[in-house]
Amino acid sequence: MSDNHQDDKPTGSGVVPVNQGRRRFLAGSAMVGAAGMAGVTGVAGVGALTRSQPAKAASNGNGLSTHVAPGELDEYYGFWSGGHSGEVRVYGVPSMREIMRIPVFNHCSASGWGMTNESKRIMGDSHRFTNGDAHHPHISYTDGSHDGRYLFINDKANTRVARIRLDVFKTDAMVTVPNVQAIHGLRLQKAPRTGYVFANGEYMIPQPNDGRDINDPSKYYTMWNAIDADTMEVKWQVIVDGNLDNMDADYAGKYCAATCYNSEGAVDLAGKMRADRDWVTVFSIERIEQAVADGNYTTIGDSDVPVVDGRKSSDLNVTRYVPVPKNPHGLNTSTDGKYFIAAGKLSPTVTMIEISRLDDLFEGNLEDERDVVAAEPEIGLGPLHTTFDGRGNAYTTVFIDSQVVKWNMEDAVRNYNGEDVEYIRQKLDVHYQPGHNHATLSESKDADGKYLFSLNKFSKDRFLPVGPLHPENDQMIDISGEEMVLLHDTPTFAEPHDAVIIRRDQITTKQIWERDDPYFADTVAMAREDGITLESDNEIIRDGNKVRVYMTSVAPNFGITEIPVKVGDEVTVTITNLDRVEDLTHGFCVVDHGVTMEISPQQTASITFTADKPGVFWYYCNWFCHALHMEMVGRLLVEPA
Ligand code: CUK
Ligand code: CUA
Ligand code: CA
Repeated sequence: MSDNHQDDKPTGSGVVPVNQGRRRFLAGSAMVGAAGMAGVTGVAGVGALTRSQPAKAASNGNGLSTHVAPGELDEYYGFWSGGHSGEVRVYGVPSMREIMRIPVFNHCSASGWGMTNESKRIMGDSHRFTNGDAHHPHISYTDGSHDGRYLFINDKANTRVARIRLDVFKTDAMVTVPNVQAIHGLRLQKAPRTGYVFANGEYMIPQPNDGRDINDPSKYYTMWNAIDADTMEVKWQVIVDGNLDNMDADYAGKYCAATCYNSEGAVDLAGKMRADRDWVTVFSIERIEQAVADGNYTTIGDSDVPVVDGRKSSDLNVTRYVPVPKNPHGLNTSTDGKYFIAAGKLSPTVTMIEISRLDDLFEGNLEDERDVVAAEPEIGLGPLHTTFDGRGNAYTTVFIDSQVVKWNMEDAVRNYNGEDVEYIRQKLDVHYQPGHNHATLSESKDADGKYLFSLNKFSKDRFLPVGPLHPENDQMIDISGEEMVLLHDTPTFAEPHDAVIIRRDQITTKQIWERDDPYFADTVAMAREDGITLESDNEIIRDGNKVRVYMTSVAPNFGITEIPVKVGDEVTVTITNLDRVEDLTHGFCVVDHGVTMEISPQQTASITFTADKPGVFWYYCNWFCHALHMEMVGRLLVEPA
């Protein structure tokens, strides 16, 4: 155990009365201010607090190592959210080799995502946005285990949810959620399967947000949203009191719980910290579905999505509000399915809500909503997120203390019930200021307790300096033994908030595309209407000022090397890559036109642009494919109008 464990020994005093919790909060609050100052005024303050432990060698007593020999494959896939880069990144764990990037809410210069017709169809109307803010990646489930079919992720910046196919590692669906702003917390139904994607709207807004009530924040509301995971349509929304931050679902398919840090409904910082307590909002999926089936809903504005009233004033009883210390943040379901664990943020505690007591809570059998609290252990300053090892231990990041704290859940419950037991197992310094953490398979019932990542918001002095903007630092920790051991630092660019890591055997990919893939089915249909057989034809079709170019590619040749058009023509180039060789991707890039796309083996891809200036413009293949790759070119010949 680390030395600082001794300094933070919990009191072991049993049940924590409300007023004591408040005193603890106030102490914590002061520290928030202090740490905030250090973060703003300079590097010295933060470093002095936390810089202590030299990294140990990459292999250690627990026996785990980051080393994966050249040519060997990693044991796990790790999917990292790319934060406000808008993308998802794929790492091999434990080597932390970056294997792939998946563009989602961003536009991608390499693959043409956001520019090709196929990606525009998937992004829909929202493809006009070139930014996103992806926080919470989660992989679909069957019976509480990951089934490796899809990954879903939120976009806080432009209120979207996207789905990624894990057979081809491409985004295949995207939806903008109505009536809310800034999708933040996102989780999947874990059992019996992922039928729903649940999504929190973080900010409260007028309903409808059409210019009314701008100056009356008392009329602002947000909603909890359910999206059909198969169709990616928004099924229903639940209007709530307060806001919604993070969330998780149970392992039975019955309940979800979300943290609310703005029960005050305030629009200023001081106002959001005014109440002594905020709450965790608990949702009964059954009761919401029943309300929708019974027609007990309204619709708002232009949207026809059913909106169920889950506010405290409603008699539908689809929600419950469990008071917790003020301004909570993370919410994680323990992998044994027993607890929703809400991290205190401004309180040094986490609140363990016992899921088996929620039936009674909804039936009205409990005297007080707080009766569902199984324990409220004190962890350290600034608890944000919790992960699990499948052996009864929880690991909570504490932002202000810059530590990952390992604690035992059943010992915390015994302590809360008055027994004099120690529940903190170890506090490990991380570098620096951790947000999420995530252990291998730790959001499924298969948590294997091997590798844990602490996604640290500040890297400060851990890497070669690169100017004022620093990378984040995602640290890998071996949790396979009694003691946590730091293994590896990974610099990451703006800005992973969360990750999900599953075994490599849980994902099955395609090595080349199948010709009937739905990803480009609309383009295939367009070709059929033009009488084109994509697998063989090289033809140019004129239709007024629209020019449709159909060609094949076989390394190192484009099927068409001259495209004659006139200024003002709208040109659609559709390319089918006939190569069947694994890894033989071609590209299509028209110089000086901002036109680029990827065409992988057996894929059809298309892109539309306007020939807006006369002259000769070369197009070339931009994925290195052959010894004569440089020669794989053609000319766009643009005559004056
Ligand atoms: S949030 Cu970023 S550290 Cu969006 Cu899950 Cu907590
Ligand atoms: Cu085809 Cu490079
Ligand atoms: Ca608050």
